Amino acid sequence: MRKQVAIIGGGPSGLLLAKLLTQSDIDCIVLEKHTKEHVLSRVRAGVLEEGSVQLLEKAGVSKRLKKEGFKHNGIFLSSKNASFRINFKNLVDKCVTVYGQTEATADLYDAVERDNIVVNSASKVMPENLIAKNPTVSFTHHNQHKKISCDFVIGCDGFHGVARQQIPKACSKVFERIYPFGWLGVLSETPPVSDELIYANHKNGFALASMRNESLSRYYIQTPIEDSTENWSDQRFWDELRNRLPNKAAEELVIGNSIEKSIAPLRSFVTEPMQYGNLFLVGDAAHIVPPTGAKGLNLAFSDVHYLHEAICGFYQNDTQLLNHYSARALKRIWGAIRFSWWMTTTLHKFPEQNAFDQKIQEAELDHLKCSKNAQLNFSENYVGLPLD
Ligand code: RFL
Ligand code: PHB
Repeated sequence: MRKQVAIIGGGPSGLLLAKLLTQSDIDCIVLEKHTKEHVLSRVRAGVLEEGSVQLLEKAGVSKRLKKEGFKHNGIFLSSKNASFRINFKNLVDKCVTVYGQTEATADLYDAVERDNIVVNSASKVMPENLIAKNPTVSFTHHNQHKKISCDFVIGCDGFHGVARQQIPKACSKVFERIYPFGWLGVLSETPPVSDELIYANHKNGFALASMRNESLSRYYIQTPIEDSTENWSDQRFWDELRNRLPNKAAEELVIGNSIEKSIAPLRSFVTEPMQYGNLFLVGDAAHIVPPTGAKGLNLAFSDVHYLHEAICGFYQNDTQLLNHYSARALKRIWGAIRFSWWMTTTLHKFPEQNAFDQKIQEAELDHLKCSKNAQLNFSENYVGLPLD
């Protein structure tokens, strides 16, 4: 089989890239290891930057997002059980859209399925000859061994995928920070406690109140890294969440049964460069941010934007953008890594944290509460750094 582009991974980044390439008349295929149902069962991100919404619009998959997504003009931050609001609409004239990653991925799946370019349940996916002019990707589907010859292999296969592993250690550099805690996330069919997200710093640890729609809430609390969901009955979770939220929200919290409960570890990770020969990495395959800044999916989408432009340039005999893909994407990635690290460091309780460290966090949040300059800085990062 011959394709111009072989994309490994049918998560949000792989599907968006496939849709944009197809629109540009570039012949591509997506190899996804799991079934569509499995991909759509993963509860993940909830906050889209304006740039991400515009990309989904460009791909022609924003109809439902426009109808069902919620535009948020601000967020609340809380310290010592009292909260203050940052109005990013007023400060930087931008907003974010609350629309679940699951929904965005479902919309993308519907669109690419019409183009017939996704192979689900592809196993033993293996990219080869990556520095040759025509790399290949072999895989097994319905017990048949298959091989694709292509111009480019794109690794959109997430942090645990196979693409990054093909880059020899001597050809890349890894930057990493593993945080000593995780997030316990709960999805519940209850009305959200607040119209806008609340990020809470509390002496027991971080908490986040988010949502999917008027009757579906998404909450997180910081837990020890070695903790397990078995230790967290719904009642224990609600009690601890109530403890950490600002007082007014705690009083208004509506509780119910959880419909999903999981613990995610937190890390910052970047591999450089995001290219090896004709292999290009996109999204979580190349970088991870802790979810505190709501940046992971948005970064994956901005990588897609840069790579789509670069591949189109290549087929119009201009290789400049392709040669600069990694450097261009990494500039924005490091901006988001810095912001996500700052949010994580300011809002979480670290195991070795003493009273001094707690006071510094409180002073940091107080500065943010009182300084318009600090709020401006926060806002331009939270709504998303520009796509150059
Ligand atoms: P994905 O979503 O991991 O998709 C990769 C796909 O590749 C497939 N795959 C393979 N396919 C073939 N062969 C192989 N060998 C393969 N190995 C893997 C997988 O099955 C999968 O379908 O990566 P992608 O597309 O780069 O997307 C990245 C985002 O999913 C991720 O960054 C975000 O979810 C991060 N994130 C958030 N990002 C935001 O922008 N805003 C948020 O509000 C936000 N909240 C979050 C988050 C991530 C979280 N967790 C679970 C870590 C909240 C949480 C709790
Ligand atoms: C979510 O709704 O899942 C969510 C929102 C904001 C974050 C992380 C996750 O920073």
